[in-house]
Amino acid sequence: MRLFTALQPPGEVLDEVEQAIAPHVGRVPGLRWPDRATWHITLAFFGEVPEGALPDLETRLARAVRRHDVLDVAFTGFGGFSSAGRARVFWAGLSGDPMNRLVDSLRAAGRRAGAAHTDEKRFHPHLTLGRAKTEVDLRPLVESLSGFSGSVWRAEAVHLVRSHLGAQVRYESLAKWALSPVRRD
Ligand code: 2AM
Repeated sequence: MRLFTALQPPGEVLDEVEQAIAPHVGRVPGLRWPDRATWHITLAFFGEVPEGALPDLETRLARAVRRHDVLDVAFTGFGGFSSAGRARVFWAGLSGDPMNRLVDSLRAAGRRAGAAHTDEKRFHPHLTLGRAKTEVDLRPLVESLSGFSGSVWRAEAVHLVRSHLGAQVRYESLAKWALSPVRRD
């Protein structure tokens, strides 16, 4: 099964992003806009994982997530991969608490559980909002959204998600683990 870990931002901050992009949806040649119900922030991508490896993967991920604190982050700025000028992916970026240590732990858990594909690329936290089959120039779109700054939100849990590929990709949350709550005095 095809698996990855992800954050699920709260509806209120997704509303802000949705409102910001609304005037552009369907109006950028070549760009497809996945349904809002599929929006998520990928942390570690594992690719195909044998079903038998799932219990071990879940145990290791649960342990990894517990060791990290909740994260305070905000959507700030939009861009394209691999660049705004030659993009196949249109995204909203995140600022605030860095997620790299959490992602490194999740990737390590995946490797130890025998996940076929644990991404070793540098991690860029992002919410994918659009996809193109061939490279498109998103500089005008990115420029027109440059004033956007979203509210701060707290990422409190990590989801293990299964992708069901098909004409319409579907994501199924298989498990959810809480990040360690920050102690408040
Ligand atoms: P994306 O957010 O940049 O599109 C499910 O497919 C999720 O895993 C997607 O959100 C996608 O990231 C991410 N993903 C898919 N293939 C990947 C790969 N080869 N390496 C890293 N992440 C991948």
